[in-house]
Amino acid sequence: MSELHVTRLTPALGAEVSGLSLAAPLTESLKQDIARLLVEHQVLFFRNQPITDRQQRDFAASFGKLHIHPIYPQVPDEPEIMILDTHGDNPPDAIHWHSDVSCIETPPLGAILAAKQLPPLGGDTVWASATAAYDALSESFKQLIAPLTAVHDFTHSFPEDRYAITPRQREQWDKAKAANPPVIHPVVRTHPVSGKKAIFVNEDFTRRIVGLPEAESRAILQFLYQHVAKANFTVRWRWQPNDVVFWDNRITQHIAVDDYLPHRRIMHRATILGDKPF
Ligand SMILES: O=C(O)CCC(=O)C(=O)O
Ligand SMILES: [Fe+2]
Repeated sequence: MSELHVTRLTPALGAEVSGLSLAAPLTESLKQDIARLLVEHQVLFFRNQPITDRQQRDFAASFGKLHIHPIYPQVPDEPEIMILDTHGDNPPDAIHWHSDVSCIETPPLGAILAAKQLPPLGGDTVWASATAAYDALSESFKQLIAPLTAVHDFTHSFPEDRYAITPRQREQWDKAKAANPPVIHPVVRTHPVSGKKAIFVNEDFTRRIVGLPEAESRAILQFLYQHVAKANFTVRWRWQPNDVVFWDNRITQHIAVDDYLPHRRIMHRATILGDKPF
């Protein structure tokens, strides 16, 4: 890994990585280095990486099969690249802590986000380590949540009253809903490579804990959501143009800070499918 320069950002997670070009085809050894760094640091930050959509897609595809988002707009001819173009008339909706697309059987192992246009100030993204958050729980609470599973539901994050307004949206939303029925995942998942345990419920997609009365489910979920978001478990990234960020979506959560409106902010994301959580 000699040519790579790695700077850890916070005790909980995150490292800035330089000494490579994400635009070039990945060698097998570089791919393995990046995969290893991702497991170690959970979120990798790359500055000055002016990549095309095709290059972003190819980089992402070397780590797994790509997800095509059922709702968000896509780059023409590159359906695997999702566009987040937010401004005064289209405020962002990634404003709850979440892991991406946890509502499917094999939620993404990671996602790669490239900054295309940034507001003059603001629009940072914050990631939290759900392994650090899990580790900080008491043994009693760990035991309480160990056997629990939770329902993750596409319509919880993409509600009908926001995403099915025009006839075209309605058609797309109905299709997306039919293709994405609710799924059940463990509340605590194990990272398939590191073996670390992580809290795997999130405000966007998790509807309820299976088998608990509604009030108990809500109380545990609310506690876990605010616990994961504690500043100690986070890293906050101030974007510059051509930054690219690669996060491990299995054991982190993130939130996009929506403090820049009415300015415009454009990000492109590639999303890599993962395994069934266990
Ligand atoms: O816009 C951002 O900074 C992040 C948005 C988001 O949640 C995502 O790309 O998955
Ligand atoms: Fe996200």
